[in-house]
Amino acid sequence: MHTEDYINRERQYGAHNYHPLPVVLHKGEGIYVWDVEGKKYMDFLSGYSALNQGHRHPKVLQALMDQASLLTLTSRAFHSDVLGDYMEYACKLFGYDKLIPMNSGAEGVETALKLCRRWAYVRKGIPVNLAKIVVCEDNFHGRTITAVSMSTDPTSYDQFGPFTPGFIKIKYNDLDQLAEVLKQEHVAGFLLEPIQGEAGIVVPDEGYLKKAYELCQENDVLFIADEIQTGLGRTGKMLCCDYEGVHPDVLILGKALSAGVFPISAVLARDEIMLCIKPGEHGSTFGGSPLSARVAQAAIEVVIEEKLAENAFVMGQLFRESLEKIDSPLIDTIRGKGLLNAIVTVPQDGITAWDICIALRDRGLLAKPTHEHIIRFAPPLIINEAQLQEAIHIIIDVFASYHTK
Ligand code: IF1
Repeated sequence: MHTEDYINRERQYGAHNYHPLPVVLHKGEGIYVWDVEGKKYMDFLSGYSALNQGHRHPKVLQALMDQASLLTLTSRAFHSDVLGDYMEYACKLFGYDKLIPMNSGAEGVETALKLCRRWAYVRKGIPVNLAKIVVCEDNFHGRTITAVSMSTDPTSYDQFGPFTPGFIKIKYNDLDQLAEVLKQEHVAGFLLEPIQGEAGIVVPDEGYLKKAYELCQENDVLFIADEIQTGLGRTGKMLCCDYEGVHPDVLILGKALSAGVFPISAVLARDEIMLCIKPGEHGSTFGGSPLSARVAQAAIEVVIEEKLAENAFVMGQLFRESLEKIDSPLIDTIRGKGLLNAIVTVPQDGITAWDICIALRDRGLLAKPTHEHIIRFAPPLIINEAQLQEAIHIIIDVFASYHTK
């Protein structure tokens, strides 16, 4: 079987809900992946930031194998001897009283919304079923009915209604609009991504997170940070909110919480919020499994032990500085924080972001376009300077190749 055969089989038997780059991967290690023809690539997508620690990180694999040889699942009907250890570790590290373990990011988001609504009724005194949660235009919080109910992107929500009510959509990075909307009655929470990922790595103005957080505090509204993509070192700090000294009331983690092994998410909050949900009122069969507890703890430990946030900060500066120097009419802007970056292109002469990604692929670098004209660059955070320089050269080469034609 060759690349085309694998692609055709997937297309024949798989739902057509994706349009992947034509490359069929077989193996991964660190920042590299290999395709079925044996070609090696640098992975500049990192499973949408789930692979911050790199492919098959040895410490995480060891935790996975050790725990798999003992006990994989208890369900939450019984205790395990490892879950509490992980919860204590994560709570102390991030500064929260309690953690609720989930699986996918979308589930983490749903959990945070349920917590917020429940808190609104039990603690804030909003009349039952009237709570409103403020979200931002161009957000991405997952694919569930409720997540797409918050979306302003027709590709996400069109013909999937009826939608979940109770959301107010405001502009991202607009403090005036936030201040205004917080005056409405029955507002319980403000959910946002500290950097909008799917929107194209949209970084808000400096001070936005801090001021938004303060506005929420003044109005007794929960500040809920979706750090599923921005968390765990990706943006050059452990959490993106750390840049502005913001400690979210509710913190959602996912993706790299498993180092790319399987879906692990978590929501952290203080007791006043978390204890609003009582036994039987929320849960998950797999969330908090012994396997996920061990893997998640190892995944976080790697971020700390290997100073991945610090590395992302330094490598990110270097990356953006180098890309800024590229003089190409195809490039509009370079933006990002840490190792969550994007080139906004100006499609011209029939050259699209997709074409550029194909050219990058041919030269051994995998990246994915988003919104037709934006290319995301998000390598594993374990990348070193020599590897990053190699990637930069590939990117420079690809853009240069279009002018010489
Ligand atoms: C897909 C983008 C990234 C997320 C934030 C929750 C979730 C995500 C901030 C849900 C998921 C994904 C899912 C993936 C593409 C992707 C993505 F391009 F859409 F924007 F990462 F940048 N909150 N993001 O980014 O987490 O339920 O998927 O575990 O193909 O849908 P999930």
